[in-house]
Amino acid sequence: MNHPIPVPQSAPPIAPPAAKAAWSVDAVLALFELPFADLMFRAQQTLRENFDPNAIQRSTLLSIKTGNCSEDCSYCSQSKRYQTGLETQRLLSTEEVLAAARAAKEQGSGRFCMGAAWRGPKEKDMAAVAEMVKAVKALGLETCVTLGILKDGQAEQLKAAGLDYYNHNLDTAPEFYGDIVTTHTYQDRLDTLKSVRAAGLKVCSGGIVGMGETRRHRAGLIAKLASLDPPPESVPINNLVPIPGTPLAERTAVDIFEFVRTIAAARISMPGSYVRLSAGREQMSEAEQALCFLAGANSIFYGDQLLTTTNPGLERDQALFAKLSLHGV
Ligand code: SAM
Ligand code: DTB
Ligand code: SF4
Repeated sequence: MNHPIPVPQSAPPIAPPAAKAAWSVDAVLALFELPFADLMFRAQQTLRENFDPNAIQRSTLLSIKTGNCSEDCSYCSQSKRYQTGLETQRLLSTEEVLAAARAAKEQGSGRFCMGAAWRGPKEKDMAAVAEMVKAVKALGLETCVTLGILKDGQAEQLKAAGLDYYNHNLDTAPEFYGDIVTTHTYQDRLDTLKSVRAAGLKVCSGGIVGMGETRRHRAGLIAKLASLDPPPESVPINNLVPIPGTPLAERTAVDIFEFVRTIAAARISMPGSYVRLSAGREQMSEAEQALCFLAGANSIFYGDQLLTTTNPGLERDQALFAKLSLHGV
């Protein structure tokens, strides 16, 4: 005789908002406050309704212009205001970028993300970046760039070059942003996201956990992302990598369960988005990363390097995928 699979007794009490309704901070906070098992159950359910739960999207990062940035983002190794000992690098050539993109493709990555330490691109930079985008796309990879704040017309130029995704993170809740960055505003970030969307590009936008924010701030970040209409296709959740010399060098890491709760809240509030377990993976154990995947993360940065810091290499990721029966896409 077949025994039905038992239905969990503690059914999560929170109904998802009606289609198109914005997620309020309080609604996201209520997710954070669920019993851990209930939250994980909801997150798995949501993942399974929308994705193959064992498939992980893989993106490879390359810093195409490193350091000497005018901005004062307190977490960042690349701001010229902090003594981080970083070796700066002017804009790479298309050939250098292509070599890295070819290697990423060979290693199985599906998307190539090019990051520049700019407040935003100057007009003279745009032609060079457009050429890189065209060349990488011609390899058959999806393309993503993260160049900072865009001026009118620049998102359209990138779209015309064949760009698929633009990454621009909200990073934290609006009311905490001024504690982290003073050289540009939250509204500047929202305006860039709006122009990216209007140009027909896909949006990659997420944030950082562990900058000294409260749980309510974490919920505020997720609520703001989930309320973008439509929400970002890709949502990177970074665990702060403390960089010596930056104002956040000494911040203590958030508890892993709080980080996992943030991933789960992103999964539930943005059911159709890829949620990326992003920076900070190298500092996590395999079991901690597995919890993030169970909480609904279905994307990673793949390859030894993030922008200026390191990432678990291919061998470690392949071993982890094998242990968890995950497959890369
Ligand atoms: N300059 C562009 C900008 O600010 O949008 C693009 C590059 S910036 C380095 C991209 C993102 O990387 C930031 O928005 C932040 O979320 C993340 N990031 C940078 N430094 C980090 C760190 N130390 N730990 C975790 N995430 C970090
Ligand atoms: C994102 O959310 N994380 C990536 C990517 N988008 C550009 C960057 C992580 C950077 C981590 C610190 C570093 O390597 O400098
Ligand atoms: Fe510059 Fe981007 Fe770093 Fe801010 S996060 S200092 S804008 S590179």
